[in-house]
Amino acid sequence: MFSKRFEKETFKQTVKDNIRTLYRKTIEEATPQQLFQAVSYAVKDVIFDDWFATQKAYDEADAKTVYYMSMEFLMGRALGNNLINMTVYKDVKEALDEMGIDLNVIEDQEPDAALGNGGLGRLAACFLDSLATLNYPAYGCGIRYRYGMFKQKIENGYQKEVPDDWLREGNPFELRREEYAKEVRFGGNIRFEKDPATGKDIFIQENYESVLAIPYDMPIVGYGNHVVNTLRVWDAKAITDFKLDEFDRGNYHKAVEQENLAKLIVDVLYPNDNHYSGKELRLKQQYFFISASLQALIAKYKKKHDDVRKLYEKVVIQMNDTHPTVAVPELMRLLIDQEGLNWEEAWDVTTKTCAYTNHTIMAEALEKWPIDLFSRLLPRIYQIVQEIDRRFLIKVREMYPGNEHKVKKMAILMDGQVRMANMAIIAGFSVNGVARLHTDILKTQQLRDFYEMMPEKFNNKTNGITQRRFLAHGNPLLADWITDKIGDGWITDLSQIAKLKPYVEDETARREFMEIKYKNKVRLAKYIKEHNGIDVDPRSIFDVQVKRLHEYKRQFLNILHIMYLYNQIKEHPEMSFYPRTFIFGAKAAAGYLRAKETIKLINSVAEVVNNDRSINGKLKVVFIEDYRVSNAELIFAAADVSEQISTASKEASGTGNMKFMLNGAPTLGTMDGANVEIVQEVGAENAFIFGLSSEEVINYENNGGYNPQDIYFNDWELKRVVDQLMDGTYSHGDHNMYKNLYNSLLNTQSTDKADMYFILKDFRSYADAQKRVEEAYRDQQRWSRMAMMQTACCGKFSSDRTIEEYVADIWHLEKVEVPSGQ
Ligand code: 26W
Repeated sequence: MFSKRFEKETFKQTVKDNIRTLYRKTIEEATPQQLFQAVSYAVKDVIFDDWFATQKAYDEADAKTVYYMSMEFLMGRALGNNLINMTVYKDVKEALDEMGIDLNVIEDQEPDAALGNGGLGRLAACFLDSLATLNYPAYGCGIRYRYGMFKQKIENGYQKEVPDDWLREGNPFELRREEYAKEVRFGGNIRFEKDPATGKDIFIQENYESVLAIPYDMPIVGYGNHVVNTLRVWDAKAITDFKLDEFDRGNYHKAVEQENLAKLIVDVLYPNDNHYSGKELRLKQQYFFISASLQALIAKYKKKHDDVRKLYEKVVIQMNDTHPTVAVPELMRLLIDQEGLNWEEAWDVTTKTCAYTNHTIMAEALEKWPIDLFSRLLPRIYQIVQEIDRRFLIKVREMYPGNEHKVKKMAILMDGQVRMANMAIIAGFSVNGVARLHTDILKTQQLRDFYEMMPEKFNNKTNGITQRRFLAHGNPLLADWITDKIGDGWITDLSQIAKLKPYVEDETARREFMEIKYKNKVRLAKYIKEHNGIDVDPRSIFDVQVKRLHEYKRQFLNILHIMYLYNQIKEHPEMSFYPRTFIFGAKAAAGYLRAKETIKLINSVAEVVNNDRSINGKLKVVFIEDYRVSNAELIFAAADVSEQISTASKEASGTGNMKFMLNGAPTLGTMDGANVEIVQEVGAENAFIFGLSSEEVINYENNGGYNPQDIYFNDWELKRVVDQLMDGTYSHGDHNMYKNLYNSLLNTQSTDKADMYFILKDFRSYADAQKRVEEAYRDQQRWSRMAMMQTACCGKFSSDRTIEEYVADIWHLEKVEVPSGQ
């Protein structure tokens, strides 16, 4: 029904039939959720045809495939995106309209597939979209968490975490593939024997526990090219299952217990972003999905090829941060213990197959597993890690004789820990950062020793985002307008969006552009009214900071500045002030105290400011509950100002910054991460930059920090704001509510350095930049130029560009054309 031309009547009939066969109802009787299921099943049928055609085409081409290994895939909703990429969104919308069904309402029935925390997980999702769109054979490999990222409720201003039961109604876009199940073993001990025939050592794992990994495949639809790639996520079940013999032996309880233990592995996504916690279950998750994925990819390779020594010719494995790094010793194990390769052969294959992406320089994010835990859970893997380490250190000592300092810094095993990043760098043939500045910092600071020893491995791949979800789907008004002006080539080639540049000098075009922004602001205002009960004025400046809550991202700086503005407006009611709506959205890791306190502070300031009639609605503060991919699409489309205010050097790249830019919101930010490259593309005159540079921050850090008291006691307006954290202004008189935040700035009680994230240091510079934003916005002609320039200059930031760079420099894949499966 979607083959060459969309057949509307067939589609409508299919939806009706689905409602009848699934629910024994008519369209009129069906609930929105049932309609969502019925529509999705109709769409799924078409996708599945293309899916099998794609796999057949790949098979025939015997094409090299990238396996993108990631603990996180933050996919969001599938239905709307699939329709966009099948290029039938409007047709389906029209068909449903005729049936009295609103596609938007149907889309809202779908829960987000939130199998990720934030940047790293969403990047993986954008990459899958680009890989499929660019005709590259690719698998995403991950975990089918029973519960994804928690749902956030705000109660009395505090975050409350609610389990995300995303599979409750069933997932129409997944395919269970029991026939590809794999066994994964944990614990026990290793016995070794000499093979009498060959004299080789054989390693036998005994007394282990095993778990069965069952793959679920989710289709990844490319844009307008019939390609459907696969995201393979693994579920766990006990290997004994409910076998009758167990049952008969009266072991029913044991069987249930084993089933529960197995299920526990995939129970929940760890909601930590940028913070390592060292939990055994997390290491189990890592090994579980890696072992299953590697077994599957080797089996697939061997169907067509008999020499596993050449695996790297057909397979490349990209490790999304260190979380999947156990792939290195696991691949070694499979090649040696199962495939019979010797160490040198296995090492040759592994080091030609595995590549590593680093996503953070935050020290607390580094994965360092205690050796006792690691060796107990993965005894054979541990032996292999020891041998990798031993051989590597011989090389280090050869290159740097007598320099034990180098050994200490670069070893995998040190101080009772397994350092995963070191293993990834030593075994990977490529090590990349995610923005130019980030890669430079890796080379010159964090990973300097490795860079000096093996410079050829290091490369940069500046992140990108998919314009299909974040413009074509998220901002249909702007998407249509752009297509009207320059054609629809931008959908698969974002560099073409530069063709908008001449329109920046066209007053009518600018007015149209701003009218679209206004409509999107009305749409968001409606969402805010429905979800928060707050009235916001779409004519005010929508100043937005949405991202995970983390101290280095400095939501605290933003809210302190709002407190400062509020004081000013109260004190000088006559002062001219352009109305502003400050919008926040952020989840805090459940155990992250200061982050949670920041959420409470934002909500408390909102309560005071929003209810103060004396300021005539000049200032509004909104905290959007449960920020996630689906509401992000609405938020980016409606933003005027993009807050990207991390402490310079700390944000590896950022990708939200690119989504704002795509939707025409100038950046108010530090010279950090990809902001640097955004400013380069759009021009410094079209951005609001402030704060310490990364060099300055790193310099302070290397010299023991700075003294925030010097600022606190010399800037009375700022001092007043800081004191308001303690004087009850925003806590109904409670003097303790924000004491952790207060202490983090001035270090009266805290164990960390005072103001580690340079909030007081950057405050004045930030406030100045905010003033410049206001001035610029007052001049609507100037602002509209600036806003349009963002969209016109964002061509570089498509994940399509990023993927082409990965392919050219790291993966070396070839495009495969796929005929329609219909
Ligand atoms: C082990 C705990 C843990 C969990 C997640 C450590 C580290 C992470 C991620 C690496 C955090 C993350 O999402 N990093 C973000 O990656 C994005 C994609 O490259 C970047 O744009 C962000 O700047 C970076 O913070």
